[in-house]
Amino acid sequence: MITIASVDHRLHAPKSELAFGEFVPPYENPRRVDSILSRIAETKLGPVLPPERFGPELIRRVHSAPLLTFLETAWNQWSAHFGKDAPPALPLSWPVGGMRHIEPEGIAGKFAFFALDASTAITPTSWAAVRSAVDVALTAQKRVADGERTAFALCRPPGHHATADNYGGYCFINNAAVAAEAFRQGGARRVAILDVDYHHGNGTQAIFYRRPDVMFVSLHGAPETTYPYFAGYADEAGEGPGEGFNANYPLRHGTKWDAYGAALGHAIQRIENYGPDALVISLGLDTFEKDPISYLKLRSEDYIRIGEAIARLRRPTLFVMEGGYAIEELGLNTVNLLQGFEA
Ligand code: Q9C
Ligand code: ZN
Repeated sequence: MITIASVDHRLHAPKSELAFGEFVPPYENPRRVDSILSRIAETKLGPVLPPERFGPELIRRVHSAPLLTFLETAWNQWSAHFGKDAPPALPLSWPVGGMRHIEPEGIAGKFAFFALDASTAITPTSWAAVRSAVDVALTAQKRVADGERTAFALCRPPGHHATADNYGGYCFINNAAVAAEAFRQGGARRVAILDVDYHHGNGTQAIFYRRPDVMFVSLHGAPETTYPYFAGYADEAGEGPGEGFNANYPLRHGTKWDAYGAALGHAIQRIENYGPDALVISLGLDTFEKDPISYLKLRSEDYIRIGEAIARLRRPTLFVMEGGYAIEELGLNTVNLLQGFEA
């Protein structure tokens, strides 16, 4: 299997993350990619190639102009107010229910308007890393669209929490959604996105919620107890023309392979019935038993079975990296899944 990866992911590396009431070293950090690349080399999974550069057209089909302008200019506006040595930029308030959703003029207000949480810092070079992750996704997508059975987009930062209008959950641009849109523009009539990250892919779901041409299917920690809390319930089925093309499988804390595998079987059957021309996997490995911020209990060998189950769909398949924070085993678990797919 070919992997696409960019060295520019290192440009996004905030010094700290606000988590559980204090600043801690970021869970989402460049060592995640190192772990995966070293396992790819060790197992001779296949070549690792750099991305081509893509223009902004497909990103603009997925995200609103105000969000893109904000992400590109946020650091410059922040540092104009707080100085070039200012700490990474974070929001401190939010427009909750009953308030006005009007973009403020000042930069602190803009953070409040565009962010969906306070765990996703922006540094001077974050935007360059974010753009490189989109190029990684689109380069891998192009190979699959051009006839390869599969490719692995080793994106960092991840994307599935980013909506058309908001960033957060370590995500800025929704790489998987942009890749799905690229399949559609390239002539695929139906695209299915299967999201196996521990966290619900609220961004991807929202982007395609009213569309029948892109089905979104997700397995994730139940929203009653799990970030992002306000999406991911089983009754979210899509809306309007998209009704029936969204499927959520919320799972309780402590879920092991038995219940996970059963839910995965249902999810895969949904996709089989849909009959997509292309499949995008939002590949998170934070369902692992030792993940430091998650509460599912999958083991390393279970990822081989997830890969095998995905392969049974026999569709052109693009893997797009999302989360996974047990860095020591992240490479092993990721490559197990990809090898299970290829076996
Ligand atoms: N700081 C992805 O896996 N906060 N995003 C969790 C610990 C946000 C996870 C609490 C978790 C986002 C792509
Ligand atoms: Zn996650």
